[in-house]
Amino acid sequence: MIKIAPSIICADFTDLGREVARLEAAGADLLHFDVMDGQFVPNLTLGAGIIEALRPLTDLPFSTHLMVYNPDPHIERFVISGSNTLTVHAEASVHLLRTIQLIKSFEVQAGVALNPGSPLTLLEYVLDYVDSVTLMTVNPGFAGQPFLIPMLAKIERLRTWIDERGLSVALVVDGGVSPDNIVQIAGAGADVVVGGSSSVFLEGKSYQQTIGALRCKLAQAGF
Ligand code: S6P
Ligand code: MG
Repeated sequence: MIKIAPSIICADFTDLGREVARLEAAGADLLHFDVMDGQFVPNLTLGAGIIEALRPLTDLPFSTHLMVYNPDPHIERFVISGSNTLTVHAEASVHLLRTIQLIKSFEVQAGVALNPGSPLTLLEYVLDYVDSVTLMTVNPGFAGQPFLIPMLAKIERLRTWIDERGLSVALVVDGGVSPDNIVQIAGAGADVVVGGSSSVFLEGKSYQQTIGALRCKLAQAGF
């Protein structure tokens, strides 16, 4: 079963507590928090305080995507916030394996993310140490961008690589997921899709409707 992770930066910021309750009631599997530093990506979003404030409201796993240069000094704070998974970018950490080991030392799950333009080979020596890999299928920084089609082949290659190594690393796809491409993304080998402005958060539709429509597409295609 493919998991659907709504991206909280696409939710109504004036009503975040109820948004979390609505997403949970609609069947979200986990929640995705995009933390941007204005340096690694050209945008600023939310910090650990918002994650911590929402933590008591749900038992859903919280997955925090740190689009932050040199994330190490911030890791403990995001663990304290209640994040269950911390994902750092391969491009943002000089000593990537040290960062991954730091995350694991707090007994939370460690993920590594790759920008669309970065080769899979950046993962070669860290794949055995992580719980998930997030393949960016848009250039990170903003929701609402179109899915980059050539990333389908990258998803397929990583799926093969994970399976050949016999690993249980979750393959997460983040960016531009929509009802029109979710079946292709699933077919390429995704385990988790992040849902944003083209899939979960559609004007005039409830999350029951939007998440339901994604699940329906997947079920019809045998996923
Ligand atoms: C992008 C960020 C993503 C977006 C997500 C949802 O920098 O990492 O998680 O929030 O892509 O937005 P959309 O509209 O692309 O589905
Ligand atoms: Mg993200």
